[in-house]
Amino acid sequence: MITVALAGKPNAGKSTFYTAATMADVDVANYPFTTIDANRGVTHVRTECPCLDRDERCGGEHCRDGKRYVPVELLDVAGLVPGAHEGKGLGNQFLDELTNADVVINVVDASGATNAEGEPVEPGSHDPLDDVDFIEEEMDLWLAGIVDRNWESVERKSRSPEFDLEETVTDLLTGFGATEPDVASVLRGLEYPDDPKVWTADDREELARAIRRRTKPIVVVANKADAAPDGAVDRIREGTDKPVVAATADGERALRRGADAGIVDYDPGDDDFEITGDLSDGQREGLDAIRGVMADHGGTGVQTALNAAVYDLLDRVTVYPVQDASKWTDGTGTVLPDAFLLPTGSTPPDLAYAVHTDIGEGYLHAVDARSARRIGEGHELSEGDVIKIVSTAGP
Ligand SMILES: Nc1nc2c(ncn2[C@@H]2O[C@H](COP(=O)(O)OP(=O)(O)OP(=O)(O)O)[C@@H](O)[C@H]2O)c(=O)[nH]1
Ligand SMILES: [Mg+2]
Repeated sequence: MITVALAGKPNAGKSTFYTAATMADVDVANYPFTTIDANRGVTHVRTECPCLDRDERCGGEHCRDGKRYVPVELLDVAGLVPGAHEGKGLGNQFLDELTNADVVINVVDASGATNAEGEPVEPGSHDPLDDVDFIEEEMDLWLAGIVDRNWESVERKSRSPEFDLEETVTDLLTGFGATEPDVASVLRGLEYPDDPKVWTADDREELARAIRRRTKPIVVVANKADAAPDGAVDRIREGTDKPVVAATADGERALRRGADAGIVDYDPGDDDFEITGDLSDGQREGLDAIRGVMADHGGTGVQTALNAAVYDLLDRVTVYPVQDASKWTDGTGTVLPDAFLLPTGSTPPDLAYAVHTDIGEGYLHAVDARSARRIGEGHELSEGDVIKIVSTAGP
């Protein structure tokens, strides 16, 4: 499963985002380092279910009236402070947790009411833009430290006649999620000495930064948009080259709880909601305020941020394997039972392997269930494709 990690300074709202997105109960409080041990749970990206092209909606827990929710893993780690890569704050351990992430959501406090350490300050007195860059910097320097500490082994291996820099660096960084194509592409874009023994610390840092950029892309969430001064989100947007999503994690949490309690009609990612139950004046006021923020930003931003991370930064498409190409069901009659988030450019054999190694190895051909036509091995799958794989290993 794809892993999305929430990173950010303390008190930015990471755990609030996490609770809203997973509906798990975790500690949330207005002081730094509330979270110490990482939280790990399941959330979803949202897309249009292919069942919208049929007479009936498929139902089931992952399709609400054609809104399809595809599971991804979400990681909530402790807050990072400047100098974390050297052990400041809660330090390195939490950067290590990011090793498992495919993509990072950097949660910043757009209200400017917490300083670099996450301590409460006068609203608007801290510049949220400061918090955008330092997370990236901490991640880069942390990886540079790992490369530094292991460079000796690269130097040692370089004495062998079979030495291959690409392969050796890949070995060093696979744990970090770097593949050989990643390393090859990064090395092509860098200038460095042939002999690893004469690489400088700067050469290694350049390598680390480029690998980090490629393997841990970042989307910025301008959280607490409900409490942010006018123009704060735009200023963040103008000040960074990263995608920025305005959000109210707190608002999303309130709506999901309200939906659970049956007092609001809201599905994650909707740009508005309806009140369906009896509310106190206080509750109504709270919800009205959330509605105002949603109107300004096209929703609470939580779902938008998750979708941006997976569909835009990781460049995925949702593909639905089925066993029955006319009914779009699996062997038990469930309609559109599974959804896979494959990299753009994936082909039917890639889907087969994603379903199961055996299905991949026994791949014979594939059928596009929409057209009932066979598609070739090299056919590029698109968002929403419903595909029957025929395999010697299949049912
Ligand atoms: N106004 C507003 N407050 C929020 C929002 N999201 C979170 N908060 C508040 O911000 C404070 C910190 O929230 P947490 O979710 O604990 O923050 P964190 O980033 O996990 O903090 P650490 O675990 O300490 O690193 C709490 O008081 C939350 O209620 C939001 O969207 N709007
Ligand atoms: Mg937390």
